[in-house]
Amino acid sequence: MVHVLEVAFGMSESMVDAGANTETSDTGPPRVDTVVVGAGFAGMYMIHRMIQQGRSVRCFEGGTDVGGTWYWNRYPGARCDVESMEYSYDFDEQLQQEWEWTEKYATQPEILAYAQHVADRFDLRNHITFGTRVESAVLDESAGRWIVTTDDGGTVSAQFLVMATGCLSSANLPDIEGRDAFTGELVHTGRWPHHEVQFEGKRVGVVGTGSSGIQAIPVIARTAEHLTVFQRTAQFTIPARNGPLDPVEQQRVKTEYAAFRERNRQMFAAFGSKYLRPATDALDTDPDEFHREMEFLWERGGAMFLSGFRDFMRSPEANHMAADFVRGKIAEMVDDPATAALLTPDGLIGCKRLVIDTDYYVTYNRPNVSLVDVSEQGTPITRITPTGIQAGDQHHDLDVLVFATGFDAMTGSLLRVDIRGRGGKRLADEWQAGPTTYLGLGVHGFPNLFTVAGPGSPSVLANMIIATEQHVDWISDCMAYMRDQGLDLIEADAESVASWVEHVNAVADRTIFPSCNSWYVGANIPGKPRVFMPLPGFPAYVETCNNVAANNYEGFVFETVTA
Ligand code: N01
Repeated sequence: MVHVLEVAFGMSESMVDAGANTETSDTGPPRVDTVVVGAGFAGMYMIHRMIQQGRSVRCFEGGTDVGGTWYWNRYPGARCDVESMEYSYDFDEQLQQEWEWTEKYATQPEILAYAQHVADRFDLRNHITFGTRVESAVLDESAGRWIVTTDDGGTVSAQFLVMATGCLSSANLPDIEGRDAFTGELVHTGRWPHHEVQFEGKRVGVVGTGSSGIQAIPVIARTAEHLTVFQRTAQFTIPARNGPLDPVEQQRVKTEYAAFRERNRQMFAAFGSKYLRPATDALDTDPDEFHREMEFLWERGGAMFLSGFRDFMRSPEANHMAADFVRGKIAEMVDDPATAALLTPDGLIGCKRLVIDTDYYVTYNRPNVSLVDVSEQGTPITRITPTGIQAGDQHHDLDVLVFATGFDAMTGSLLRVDIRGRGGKRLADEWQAGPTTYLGLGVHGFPNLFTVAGPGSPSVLANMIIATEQHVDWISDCMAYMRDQGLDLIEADAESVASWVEHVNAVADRTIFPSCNSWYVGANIPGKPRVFMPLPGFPAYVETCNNVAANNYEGFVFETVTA
């Protein structure tokens, strides 16, 4: 067991550094107060809060560095679609004052550098075991502790288990016949290799046209000899209008950063307050005025496009007006009418996650780019051969194959850990018909397990850093409350979970979100239950969380463990 301790922690000093409550055991696994799974933005801040509370904390991270999604998604063109001044931590005034962003939308390398800076600045690395995945977490009911096992065979016992595993971190690599026999280089955007993937002089194929594909395609097209895009479903995308960040604007925000953050927290998705304008309903707007406003929104670009009219996300009729406007833009931008038609999505806009791009549609005007329709109506991919992709009766010869095929979102990374709660019940079994949580934070039957940005919380429908900070603060405050009150276990009660799931569905049903086949409902993963997972509306959600806490964590049940 002593051996296990060393393997699990890599360095024994980290136990000493980990906090005042660190205990070791000759008879069982080493003990810490809190195990955190994942060292992305959520996990990093969780570690920081645990250090502040003087608790021992151990974080396990599969990657070799911090950053989470920004560590893994290092594909060409990867950048955030929330503006830099907003997509950053706001828990430390000095940190937000000292960090300088260079572009309106930060690139992946810049965001990763920021994550690394935070890890160093707050001395987080000693608490993280890198290159190590958590395989299982089993509740020892009599002791009220989680026994966490990692893929190097190590175990650790923790009072609290915080899953900071990310909503979009379990890559979906479709199981297409012949995939593993491809003799060229095969990569997934969400698991991009650390070496430089060469496109120059190469025939490159990209499968998938979601946010990742749409960012990568224009960049790959610049150097590839030929780029073939395999599109199953066309996506709506809005120009980002990225550019260097004006230092004057950066300074202006910094002079009132706290107030700026507070205004953003009042926004539906916790960002974009600077673009807030009085909005009316599209259905009540004069056609000329509607068109003028749409032109303005298009020229402004970015993720606030659909906030231009209040009814876009509520009324399918209004939404079609926005969708038709963008369809018109595609026809204007793409030279070849047949290609333009293929790139034009049917249906509603923003029902799937709206994509923000730089030069996406015009990339199809390049002579070295072609588009293949692999939908059921076109020529579906039948297999991957050692030298390319077979779609219908045409074989596409390829040297490099890029899968931009997304993620098993929200539940994928949670359920790939074998989590067993009361009575040995597996979380995967409990969630067979879809995830059920209270506030997206707690699960009935799984005491002292917290999910950061879990299903049933705003998570992917909000500025992720801000959403995870709010969760981490709530969890940490709850732990402090338990310590003050002498309580050992917290568990969401079954009724609260049932009514929360009902609430999430009711809120979602007032929007257009649940009506299309998106990853929000798990439609991209064969066999995944169709359940709308995130909760629309950040401010109302925060208010609920605050009220729950103020009412002594109403809806949760506490216990004391007697030794
Ligand atoms: O994944 P996606 P993503 N054969 O699931 C296609 C965030 N993000 O990685 O629509 C052929 O959106 C699939 O087709 P279809 C953001 O929240 C943010 O691009 O299922 N095609 C689709 O075209 C985003 O929404 C940023 O028919 C197949 C594509 O692959 C989320 O991550 C950047 C296929 C997958 O699109 C996920 O984005 C990047 C198959 N077998 C990502 N399987 C920014 O901040 C799947 N597809 C800017």
